[in-house]
Amino acid sequence: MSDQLKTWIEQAKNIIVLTGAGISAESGIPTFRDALEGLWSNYSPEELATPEAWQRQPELVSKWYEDRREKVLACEPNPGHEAIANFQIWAEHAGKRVTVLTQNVDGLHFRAAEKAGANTADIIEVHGSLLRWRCTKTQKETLDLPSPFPQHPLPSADGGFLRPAVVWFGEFLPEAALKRAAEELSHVDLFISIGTSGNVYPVAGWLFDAKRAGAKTMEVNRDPSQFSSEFDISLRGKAGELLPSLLP
Ligand code: BJW
Repeated sequence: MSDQLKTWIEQAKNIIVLTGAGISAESGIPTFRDALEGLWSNYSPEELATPEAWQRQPELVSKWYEDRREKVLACEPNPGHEAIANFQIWAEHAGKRVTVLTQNVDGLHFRAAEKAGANTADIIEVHGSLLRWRCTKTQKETLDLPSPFPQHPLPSADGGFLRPAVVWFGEFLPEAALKRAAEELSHVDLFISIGTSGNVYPVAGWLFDAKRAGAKTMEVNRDPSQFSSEFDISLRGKAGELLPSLLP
């Protein structure tokens, strides 16, 4: 662990770990802005992840998310997810709290936390989850889905259709997640950002909320992100390789 980070961790009471697609890359899940592979290489994810795409081409959007859901279910958490889950457990014993705010919709932080015995209540999925699907009529969410889907989009039992319970561009983040994030950001002492390009708001602005709260800030990212120069420490590298030795 770097000496500086070690001191910051010792001094912090409330720690936020913010993650993006980069943390799951080493599990085999493509990041959002790296080129899409195979079947989907002709599409831009920014075009598919919108309410307009769902209105125009629900079959295509439903197929894309079903395909991603199947892939995610076949992937495992990697040493980066595991290091964060172990950090949560370590912090709890040390009288500190680590809150994981993740933009990822793959559920891998939950799986790593469950496996390690960390508190899943401190993992907040701010862009929803592609493991849950929501009825367009009643907004009721379900995890219980056929595999494979017999049709696209899937009709719901209530006369609507099932769409992935993720946050598309132009949609509001879940209120409970926003409220929890705001609460944690108001008293954060150490803010660690991992594997996110910093392109998407409101999450990209949270670094500045953390700085306003007086937090020390660190980034771990493969490539420079939008705001690399704003962090107190910005490390280049792969999360799964760096985090196990960076975090206690
Ligand atoms: C590694 C690595 C390894 C690789 N180790 N690192 C203010 C200003 C301007 C615009 C807006 C604004 N406020 C709102 C907006 C509009 C919009 C927005 O932000 N647009 C921008 C493009 C400018 N935001 C919204 O619409 C949000 N809603 C909202 O604000 O509601 C209020 C409102 C409503 C109406 C009008 C106005 C306001 C909603 C945003 C929802 C984002 N949804 C998505 C899709 C989720 C579902 C799905 O997965 O399909 O979320 S978009 C996509 O981007 C996904 C991700 O969570 C998100 C962030 O991406 P992330 O995680 O950073 O991934 P990448 O690929 O970009 O980066 C990966 C990084 O990892 C890279 O840097 C690599 O180097 C690194 N890496 N391997 C470490 N092994």
